Amino acid sequence: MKRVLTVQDISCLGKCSLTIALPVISAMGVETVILPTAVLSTHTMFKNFTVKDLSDQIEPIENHWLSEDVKFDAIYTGYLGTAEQIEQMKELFHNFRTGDNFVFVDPVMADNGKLYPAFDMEYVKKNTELCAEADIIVPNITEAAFMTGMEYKEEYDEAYIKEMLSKLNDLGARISVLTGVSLSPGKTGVMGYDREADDYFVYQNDRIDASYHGTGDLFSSTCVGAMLRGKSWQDAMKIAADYTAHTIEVTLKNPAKPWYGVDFEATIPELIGSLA
Ligand code: PXL
Repeated sequence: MKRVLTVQDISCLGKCSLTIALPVISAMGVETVILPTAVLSTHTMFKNFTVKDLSDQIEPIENHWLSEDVKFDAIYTGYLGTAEQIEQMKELFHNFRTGDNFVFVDPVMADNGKLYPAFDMEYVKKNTELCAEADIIVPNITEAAFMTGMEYKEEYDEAYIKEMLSKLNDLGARISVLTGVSLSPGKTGVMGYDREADDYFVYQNDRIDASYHGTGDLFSSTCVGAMLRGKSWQDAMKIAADYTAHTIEVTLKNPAKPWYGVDFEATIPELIGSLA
């Protein structure tokens, strides 16, 4: 069985970061080791959330694993709390990289043209540096605009996305994937570029007119799980895009109208089926 280390916060209530990565990747048949960066009462879209930073735990936990000679088939980072924690991640990558594992960075920090409440331009700079250390990065268009210095646009064409991918590629990761890319009316999905193969990949779904918190984490967790189950990055993106879109559709039909996260628990069986 493959083993991934995922480093993100625990939002106790909120269905995002580790409370998505752990159940989803485990259910996909991949051992999921977690390193929590902070404990929050909820994610940061709630008012008055509490935060306990766990930065001082990262090094001792890593040192223990190193002393036990623990190895990972992949390292996946998501929402991190502070610029200092990003520095700690660079060290962690250095400590746990082997010749044949991969580092997957989702530079979670912004959406819809804006940074999340906890972040500033110093954090953007650090996240850009972290992307340079990754094998595969999956920013949304807002995050990519912040990292590349390009203008954020809601209306764009393929040339804009290709320019953004080219600038992301210059940051250093082998595979750069933009999420939330709409290349024709009523569609949304991903477009990626693999430098070694000099190859673009586009996958589009029907756009569902709803946006939920945690869908980026669901997408990334599914990609990581699928890649560790032997899928190519392109097939992993496809599985993740379909699963995320389907889960949004199911959530929309829930009469209780959840607002803070998606009903991924209801759709996990179909995800497992799509891995066959
Ligand atoms: O889904 C990304 C995410 C993860 N963790 C926390 C967040 C967010 C997005 O806002 O607030 C704490």
